[in-house]
Amino acid sequence: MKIFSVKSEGGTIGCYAEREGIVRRINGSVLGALQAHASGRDVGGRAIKLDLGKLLEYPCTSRRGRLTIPLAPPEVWGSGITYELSKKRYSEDDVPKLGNETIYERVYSSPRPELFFKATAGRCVGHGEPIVVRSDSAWTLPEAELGVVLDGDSSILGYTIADDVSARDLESENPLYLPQSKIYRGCCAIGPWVVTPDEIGDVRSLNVELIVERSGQVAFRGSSTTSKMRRSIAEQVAFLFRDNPVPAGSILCTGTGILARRDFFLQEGDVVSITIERIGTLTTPVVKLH
Ligand code: DO4
Ligand code: MG
Repeated sequence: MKIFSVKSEGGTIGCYAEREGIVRRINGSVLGALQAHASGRDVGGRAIKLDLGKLLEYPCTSRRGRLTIPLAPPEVWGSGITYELSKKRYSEDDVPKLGNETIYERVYSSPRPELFFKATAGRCVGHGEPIVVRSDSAWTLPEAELGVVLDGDSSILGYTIADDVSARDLESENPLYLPQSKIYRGCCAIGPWVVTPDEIGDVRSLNVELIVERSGQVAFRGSSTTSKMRRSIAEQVAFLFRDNPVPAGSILCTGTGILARRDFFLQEGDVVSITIERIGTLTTPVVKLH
């Protein structure tokens, strides 16, 4: 089942569920529907006509409204350096070492993962809404990641697509600037919907693709697969919840396996599309703050 939110022109937000081509308008919240589905209850709702293809178009052409962030996550967390490629790219900068390893090489093979606070709902955007390049960053990159929607007891309610947009120049200047490189207005995109685990199957075999379009041309394209993730999702979630209460509806971004080099950076007007197999495509324009 896909669960999502649509914002009408008047600004009201409705929650919907789709299964086998049938769309229902849900009375409660997306989180409530995910929890109902997880406990084997019917999410209910009235069947309606809604063209998902139109909702996904960017710019959106649906007269029903447009997709927005599927749910308002109280907290968004990130896992770092969970792929060989992110270890390599993050280590290419002039970064501090522990012994003869960069800090990123060390964390990649350490038992304890890198986990960082990423965002709150107010800092996140949904499908079709702009992600942001900070005014003080000249090298910001998108990070295409599998997002895990969590219940308060650490169980997994669903999967989504997350963009852990990162001001890479800030972190490469000094790793202690990580919170500023990661957490700011419009730093995270989530969507287009949450897909329940029964529709995903093996979460460790999903193809991931990132495309950045500039003036109608592909400016960057990269792909990976979740099978290259070094740590299981269960391991990441267990560390996140260790002595740390995480509220229901929070999202864990599981790290990126696609990263551009220094000569590529997001610019105003770019359009970023992230596709994850069995989930869909999350498309967001880019704005640069001045
Ligand atoms: O400190 C590095 C963050 C790495 C990250 O966000 C990722 O690997 O996805
Ligand atoms: Mg990341």
